[in-house]
Amino acid sequence: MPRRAADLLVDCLAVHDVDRVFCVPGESYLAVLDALHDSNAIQTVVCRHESGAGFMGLGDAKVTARPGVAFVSRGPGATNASIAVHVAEQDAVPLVLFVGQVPRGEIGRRSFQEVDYAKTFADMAKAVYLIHDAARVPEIVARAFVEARAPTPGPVVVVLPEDMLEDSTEAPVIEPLRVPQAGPAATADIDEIAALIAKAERPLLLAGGSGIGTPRGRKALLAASEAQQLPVALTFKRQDYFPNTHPNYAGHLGFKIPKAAAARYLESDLILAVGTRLTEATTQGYTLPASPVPRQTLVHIHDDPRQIGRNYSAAKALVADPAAVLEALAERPGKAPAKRAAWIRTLNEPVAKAMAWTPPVDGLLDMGPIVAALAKRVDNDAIFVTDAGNFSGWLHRHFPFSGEHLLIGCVGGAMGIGMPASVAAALRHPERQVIHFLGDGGALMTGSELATAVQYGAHVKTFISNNGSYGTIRMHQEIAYRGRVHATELRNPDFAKWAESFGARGLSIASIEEAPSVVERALAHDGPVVVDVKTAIDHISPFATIASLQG
Ligand SMILES: Cc1ncc(C[n+]2csc(CCOP(=O)(O)OP(=O)(O)O)c2C)c(N)n1
Repeated sequence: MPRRAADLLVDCLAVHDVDRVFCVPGESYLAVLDALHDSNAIQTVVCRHESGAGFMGLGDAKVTARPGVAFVSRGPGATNASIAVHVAEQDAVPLVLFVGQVPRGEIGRRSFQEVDYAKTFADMAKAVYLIHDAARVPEIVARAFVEARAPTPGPVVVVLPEDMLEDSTEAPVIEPLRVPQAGPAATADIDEIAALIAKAERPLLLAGGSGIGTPRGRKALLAASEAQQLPVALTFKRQDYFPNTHPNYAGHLGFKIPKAAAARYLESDLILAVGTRLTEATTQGYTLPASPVPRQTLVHIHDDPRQIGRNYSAAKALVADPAAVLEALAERPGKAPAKRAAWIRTLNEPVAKAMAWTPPVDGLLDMGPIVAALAKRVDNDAIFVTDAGNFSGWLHRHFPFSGEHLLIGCVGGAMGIGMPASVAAALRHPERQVIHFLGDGGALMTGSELATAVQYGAHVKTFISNNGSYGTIRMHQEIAYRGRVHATELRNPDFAKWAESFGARGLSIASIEEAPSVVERALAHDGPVVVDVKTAIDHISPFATIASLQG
């Protein structure tokens, strides 16, 4: 039976297990909205800004490991959503962004709100597909979903001319295509890696985003670390993959870690980089290890051949499923050289010591007491979401991620991801606590998605570090242009009242002493909460004060 392309598109999404889409409506894809109106399989979540819709799709994908889906209108909608496309590429997250387009007969005339998406997204998306012909909707949807997932996940943009969506077609739905997957490594490869580990006095396992964040990957990482006596450092924003209180935990390679910590890692004689792309943040600007030829023996294991050999010459470059390699290593416990235990302690002790939070001697409020209170109170499987900014540093430094917690950060460092990704996570897991750390800068970028949280009952607990500043940039100004503060000061609304005006609960914390009880109240409230944490600007990061930078 012939049917409207828009209806076929929605059916195709349903067979791809899409049960929720995020959107800002637009006249350019009215037919899809009409088709979604009748869908029992797919919930439509209407957002307040296309960056919010894109970031919610991204957040949903980070939680489910399936492609997130967002629909936006042409020109202005698509350009608003572009931040999520960029982040999906940087963070290697599967995202399918559907964009409306002018009617086919008007393409190329610079029509109202027309954009050439192939050009616009060429540097961000893995692919951009324009569907000219209704009969090809199933084929292109199937391709978009598989391409978003593998080999390295990322964004795919699908462009929908509005007149095409109204066409009729007999084309049938196509079942999802098989996602190509790297297999396990050959026994000879595992033998070779195991031999390198066995003779290494100071090995370091660097675990990254591909294949390790899943429950299976986390289990394999822990088992391999224990069986092979390997210290584990986690790449940028992947701090939740390994129990942070484990004696083999060697720390999180956050943005610009202290020099002493980097020097410790560089003492290693073998680096096993597993499932990581060895990107700029993790490698501290391609110095950890040194690019292009590391001083250490580098074993680089990834399921995507394009991610190996880009910036590093590896002694062994292996294309394989990272979790399967870790499982294979876990099955053959090695006997480590005598000096290994001391090496593991050398890496672990400073991290473990820095993890404990003690009240600062100056008594000023920062995010430390919030993290300390949360560490005592949150569930073992709580989901943490961080926007981009220095405020997240206290969570990274002081919160002992259990290995079951989920951390949704932004490898691409984009502000604005926090509120939308939190909403998506809370909708996906209403039974889990969703704790969201945000700055006062990021709060007014996409904080309006608090309205979406209230509208759909997403019980996010947001803690805003309200230091009256784009603090991270202020820190850089103090380092590069001491005292010349410009364009970083902010005058904020009363965030507690702001939250209440949306229908959320608004709370505030003005002193260290108040932190435990307010955190308790925030967690106990049955609904979205915003806590205005009146942090002191002098505590510019968990490692420095402004006074120390100026001194
Ligand atoms: C979308 C976007 N714009 C600008 C930046 C540059 N940037 C990085 S951190 C930061 C300041 C963040 O301020 P805030 O949210 O108040 O957190 P704080 O740094 O004070 O902890 C800015 C502007 C960015 N990363 N993303």
